[in-house]
Amino acid sequence: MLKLVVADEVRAAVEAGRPVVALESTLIAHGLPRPRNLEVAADLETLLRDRGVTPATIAMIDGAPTIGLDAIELTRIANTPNVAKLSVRDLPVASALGRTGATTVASTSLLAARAGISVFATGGLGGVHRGWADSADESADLVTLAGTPITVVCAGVKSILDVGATLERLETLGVPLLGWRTSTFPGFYLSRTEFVVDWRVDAAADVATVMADARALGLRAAVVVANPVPEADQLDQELHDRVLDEALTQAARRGLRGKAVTPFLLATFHRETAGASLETNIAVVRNNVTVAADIAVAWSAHPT
Ligand code: PSU
Ligand code: MN
Repeated sequence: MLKLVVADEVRAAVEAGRPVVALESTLIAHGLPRPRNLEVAADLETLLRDRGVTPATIAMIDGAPTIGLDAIELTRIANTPNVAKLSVRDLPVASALGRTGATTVASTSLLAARAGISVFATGGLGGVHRGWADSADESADLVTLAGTPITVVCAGVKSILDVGATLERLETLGVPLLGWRTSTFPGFYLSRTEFVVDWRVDAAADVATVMADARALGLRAAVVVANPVPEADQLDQELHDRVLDEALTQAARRGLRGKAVTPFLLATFHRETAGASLETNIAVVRNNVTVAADIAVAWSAHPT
């Protein structure tokens, strides 16, 4: 029988209502290159601990959905070449077969919520890919967030996607969307997009109240908090647009499909920008983790 393996400190914090933030592992295994990925993974946990928040990095380890990786498990996920990328539909198969793999926004959200964790930080959500009409490529992140009660702090959706179409899907799926101190939807590598966010929040306590009220209404959807990367850390817009064209062309030429598409696009970005997009991606995630920490602290202080 499948059992979640929850690290002792995570279990203790959840039971006591202390702040916990979940972190995903696909970002580590497939979004960032070695050896920076492991450094970043450790750094994100330190950022949380420094704020009095317990980190819970999530992955599948030898068939066990594990909430709160230890240092050895984290190293394994970061360093194993071609470690599996597990979305929600892969979880029961990987667990049944005793496999190890990294979890996406979708599968991390699901496992975190199951473990009683209410706040999760990532880089950028998956969504509707450009050229959807031909590929029908839409990340399972969206449909999973529609049915998983967790607050996800992100820098919007990855700018490799069709951002407008992704926003329409989030609306259809009934996923509340908050702009963190902005009314402009952020663009992952870029601080802004051409799209507006209907609801701006300026305080972590307000996000906690939204979370509580979503529960009171019986909503099952996640709450998405869109937090722009600081302008000083964003990628140059022209470089971004040029490399994006190039990356999309290369992906099409290779005929990439399914879960290989996003890691390929991100890796191409990191290479073609000579590491500039990597620095931005790291700034994005660090920035989201600090906001998630504030929200988790506010949530744990929120009267229930
Ligand atoms: N954010 C990042 N880098 C990443 C991801 C998010 O900064 O690599 C990952 C997340 O795990 C997300 C996944 O769920 O990309 C989306 O993949 P796909 O498009 O195949 O669903
Ligand atoms: Mn896809």
